[in-house]
Amino acid sequence: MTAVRLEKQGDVALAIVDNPPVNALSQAVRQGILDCIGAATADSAVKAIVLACEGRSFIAGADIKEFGKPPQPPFLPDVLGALEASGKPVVAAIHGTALGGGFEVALACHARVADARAKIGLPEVKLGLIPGAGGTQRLPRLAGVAFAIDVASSGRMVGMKEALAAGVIDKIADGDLRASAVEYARTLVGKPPRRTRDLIIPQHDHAAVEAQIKEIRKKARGAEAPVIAAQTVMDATHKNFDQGLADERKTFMHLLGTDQSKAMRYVFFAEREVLKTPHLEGVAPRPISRVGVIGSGTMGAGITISLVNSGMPVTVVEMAQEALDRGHARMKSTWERDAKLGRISAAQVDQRLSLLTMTTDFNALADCDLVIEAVFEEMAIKKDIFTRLGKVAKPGAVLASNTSYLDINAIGAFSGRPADVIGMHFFSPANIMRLVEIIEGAKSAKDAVATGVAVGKRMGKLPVVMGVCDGFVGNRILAAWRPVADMAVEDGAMPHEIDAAMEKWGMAMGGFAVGDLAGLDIGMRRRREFAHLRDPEKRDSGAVADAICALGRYGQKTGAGYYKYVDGKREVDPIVTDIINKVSADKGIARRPIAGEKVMEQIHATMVNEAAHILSEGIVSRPLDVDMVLLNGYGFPAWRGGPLHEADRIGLDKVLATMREVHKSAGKGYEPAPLLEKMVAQGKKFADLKPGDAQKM
Ligand code: T1G
Repeated sequence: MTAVRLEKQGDVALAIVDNPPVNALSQAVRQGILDCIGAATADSAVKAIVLACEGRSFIAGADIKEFGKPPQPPFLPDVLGALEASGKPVVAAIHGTALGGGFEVALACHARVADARAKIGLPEVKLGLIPGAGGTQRLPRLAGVAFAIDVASSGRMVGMKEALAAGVIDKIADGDLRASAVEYARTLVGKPPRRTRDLIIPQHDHAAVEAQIKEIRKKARGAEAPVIAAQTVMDATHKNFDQGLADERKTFMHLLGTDQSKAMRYVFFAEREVLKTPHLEGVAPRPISRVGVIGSGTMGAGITISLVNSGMPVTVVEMAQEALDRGHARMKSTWERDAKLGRISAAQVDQRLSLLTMTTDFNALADCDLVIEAVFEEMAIKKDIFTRLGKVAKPGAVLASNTSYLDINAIGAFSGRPADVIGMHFFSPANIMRLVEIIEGAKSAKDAVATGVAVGKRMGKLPVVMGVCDGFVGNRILAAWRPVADMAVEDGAMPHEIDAAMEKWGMAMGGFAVGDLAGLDIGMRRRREFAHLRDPEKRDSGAVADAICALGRYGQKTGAGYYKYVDGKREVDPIVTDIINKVSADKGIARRPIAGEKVMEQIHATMVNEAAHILSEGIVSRPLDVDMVLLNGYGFPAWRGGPLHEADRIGLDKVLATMREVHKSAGKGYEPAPLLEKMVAQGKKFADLKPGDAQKM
């Protein structure tokens, strides 16, 4: 099968790209486009050319699998230069997604006709790159600087209504796309081709663009590509096209070699690999047509919204009518806000509401194929619910708990049908956060686990399968590193210094700010609940948090926690500084200066160390499982790839040395993990581990 073939419809030639699954711009496709455009341009019988694609989408970009290998000619900028120089009008026929290099191909055409449902975009920044074939130079010439900066630096997809209004698309096809494109191409015959490179960039508001770039830098949280993409677009306003193109290419080639881009390309493939759970290969999920959700509080409502958004009918069960009404109101207002923001139509609000069945009748769950429990984190309540659910739910229904800590094996036992029971641990807000941890109990049937994965994918989430342990993967790693930060505060650092260092390192939020957001009373209750289980030989690090909670300061919800909140702004509070100094004094600790950056290093090493334990215990089988959890549920920066990808980059010997420092100050429970020590001794990286290797080492 040739990657690009040439057909004719009368005096219009069609160059058809056919490179499944997404028509990526492999070397064969680049060569094919060059040859077909050359042949059609040389053919005197041809008056115009349409560039179209087979399959589900227009070209989805350069072939990411080719990155890191020696680049093969013809290079995309040259192919696009030849296409744009054609003396005959070349029209792109866009369906599906025209992304990255695919969109750049379309930009180099003399016009663009698109299917109404198509989307365009420049997602290179999500790979730590910038467009490398004219995207930053042609897009501002078509749509202006501000739009081009937004699209190139955000990597977002743009729908056709917006693209048409911005001047990127010339026509939205009515009926058959190719016919529409051929017809449009014929209207251009005999006219001089409208070459994008020759267009004059419209004037722009300098102050507005400066502000735009400032905001991009802030949101980038240490990622380089978004800011560089914006600056490269700005270059187009004062460089001639060829210079701008050459400089863009140079920048692109440089970024290709950076650690940030290598990390983000790792993430791109890891997010797809993580869905292929090795031990579930070939296991078919159970069919799901109706889902039940028990509880319509914050989590229950968020889970329900996400299920309904994916088109699944949901039966919501609450104990009391007023709780049910509150839940319904919460969901309705979320959809109405989406409609107000133009994300969905008013009709879609009604359609979503029609998928809801709200009831206080527990037996209504009898016809659900999957039931997700999302009530209080108390085992007694879970026991009551799963005991009843085991009897009410129909045979074969999958029963899932949204618990974030409790033992799925115990919950499965309560149900009397443990093979049907799994965990589906969502993250708040459940209709926004991508991660869902799929917990496989010792007796969970494989197809029940596969069902959790399938439903998670259908909800547009990233399901990661794992075994049972305290806190599963994400919260267990959080529970490991959080005390390291608390101990550093007792030893000499201040919360705001550590938070600042964590955010500078790329974390979405500092640990103490997160505590204030989630509510310090949660940790206080856990410390009280498990106080009798505390190992006296282990250093206790809860004194500062307890002292803060003792003042009724639970964080944002009480207006003060580690910080005080004045008009919604987070501020350092001298009261907390005094508490910290007093705790250190009461513990006989001579406070010493500890840099926030050093604490962040120790936090990262502790994440890696706990992950090593998790891998050795077989809770997950691959390092990428851990990386995907931390990236999609805990604000870990994608441009570092994840804690284990980052550990490989730093060098495991250095991470181990830092972990030894942590152990010196934190004591029992913070010993370096045997796997980490073995890997360093054997010169292995996490990237070298195949599924299950860690358990055998
Ligand atoms: N290169 C190679 N393989 C790709 C690919 C790509 N660009 N895009 C997708 N795949 C594979 C993917 O790994 C998976 O493989 C299969 O296709 C289906 O993908 C010069 C330099 C297009 C929206 O960043 O966003 O152009 O797992 O599961 O959910 O300036 O794929 O089946 O073996 O994601 O329907 C810019 C990346 C590149 C787009 C489809 N382009 N792709 O989503 O399917 S850089 C991108 C996507 C560039 C230029 C620069 C999505 C999609 P497997 P999928 P999907």
